[in-house]
Amino acid sequence: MDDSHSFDAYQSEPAALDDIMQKIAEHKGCGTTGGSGKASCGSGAGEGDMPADIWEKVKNHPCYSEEAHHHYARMHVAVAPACNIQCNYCNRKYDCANESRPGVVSEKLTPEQAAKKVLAVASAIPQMTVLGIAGPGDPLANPGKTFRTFELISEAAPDIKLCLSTNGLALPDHVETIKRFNVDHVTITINMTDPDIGAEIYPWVFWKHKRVTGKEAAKILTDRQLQGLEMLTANGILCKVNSVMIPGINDDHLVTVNREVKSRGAFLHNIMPLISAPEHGTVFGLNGQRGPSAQELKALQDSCEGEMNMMRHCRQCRADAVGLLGEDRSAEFTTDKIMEMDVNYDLTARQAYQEKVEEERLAKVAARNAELETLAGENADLSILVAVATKGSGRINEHFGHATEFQIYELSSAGAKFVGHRRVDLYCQGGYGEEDALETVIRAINDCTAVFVAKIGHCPKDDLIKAGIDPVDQYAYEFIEQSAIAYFKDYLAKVKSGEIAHVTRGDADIRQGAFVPVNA
Ligand code: CLF
Ligand code: SF4
Repeated sequence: MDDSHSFDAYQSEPAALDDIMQKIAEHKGCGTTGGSGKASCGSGAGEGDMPADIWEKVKNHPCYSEEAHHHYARMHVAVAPACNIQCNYCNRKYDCANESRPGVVSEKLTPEQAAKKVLAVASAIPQMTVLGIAGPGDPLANPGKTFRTFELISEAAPDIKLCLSTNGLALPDHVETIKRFNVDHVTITINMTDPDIGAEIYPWVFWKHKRVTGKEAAKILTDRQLQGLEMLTANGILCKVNSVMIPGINDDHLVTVNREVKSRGAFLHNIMPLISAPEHGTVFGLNGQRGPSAQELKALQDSCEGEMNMMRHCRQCRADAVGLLGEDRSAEFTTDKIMEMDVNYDLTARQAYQEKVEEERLAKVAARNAELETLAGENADLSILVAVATKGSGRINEHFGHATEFQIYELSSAGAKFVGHRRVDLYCQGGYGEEDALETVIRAINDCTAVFVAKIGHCPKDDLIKAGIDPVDQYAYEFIEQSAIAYFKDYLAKVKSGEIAHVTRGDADIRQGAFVPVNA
């Protein structure tokens, strides 16, 4: 298909970009600085924090709204195998590391197989609201397969939001098609705007039928990415920018990237840690390039948050992921299994289910706000982190031993704020404690004062206490934020009375061993 066009055509539409930036900047709770469109509410913003049309786009998108990610699921279909660039954190044998935890996709699909899979998942998981194409290569290096998949899905399942993630090289050529297929959410991975830095991340790009290397390649890539971003936002398409934080290469520079993408109308910035280990077979993995620690990542995200909305709940998921962020149900929906499934896409039943989800969500927000009022007047200058074992719905509803990740909340007199998550090895395998696994769990939440769980055994409890982490099961099955605020209130009271001393915790690990080929 030939849907290329001149970028200049979009220069006559500055009002559209201004309008979007104004809407984002105007929403309650966000500071604005002149025409720069500063928006600082974070991806945890809810209804009432933004204009109704933007809320409609993000309210049940688990990546664009931190709030939504507790309740709504996404799925990816792996229809796009080819890529037009090379990143030093990617091994072509594995998923796109932009949007996927490195790991083999279990199967590549044709658009027709993908459409069938989407209907099967939509029937089985009524809270699955978003279909994303994110690899395993670059969706826009495979435009025929990508857009045919979107076409089939928008015809068969019109309530599902369409989402696309790209490295951006081919993006300006496809903006019209993206618009035509009502793809409302586009992610561009932008790791640099400086070609000198880009040359350390990208060995080559494939451009105009030839391979271009070095700084020239990085210059082409950054120009195309920023051009594509401007074109999308000028057309009212919500854009998220993903950046991989690579210590010593682009960590300091990402603050500049943040400013550049904000000024071009990006709605959300997602700074993700580099995941790098020799067994990944990537250039960075083999040359010993490390990823950031938990506190290095948080410090960079915090420093950018004053400028624009930051996403902190990304799970760097696979290109064939299915389920809530942080869970992977893809093995339930292999092509073999789908062929045997009784697929019944029932829009009314899906809507009824989602209405129930909304009721639960409103109850959660009301409980949080009521608890927050009891913190009014507190003006403590200390904050703590707590880890939470949850399987979703915004509740503390997972046993310590069954958790494969902990959600991290920062508690202060302003309330409870989601600031990240930590993947861990299962402590409890079949009911038996594994000492090594416990050590890795403790290292992953070492910066936390407490861990909230639905249940926990005596042995891990004792070890957590020895490590200075308070195991808390008194709020089992309650809402996370409401419970966390109540805990913080007690914590402050104990510090004030001298019953406990506030301790500044150390750093924590981001697990690099998340590399689990599903076919292995
Ligand atoms: Fe997929 Fe990406 Fe759409 Fe989400 S993922 S294409 S925006 S539906 Fe989400 Fe996964 Fe992070 Fe991506 S958690 S890797 S940000
Ligand atoms: Fe790999 Fe994605 Fe980079 Fe392509 S854009 S090289 S698939 S990480």
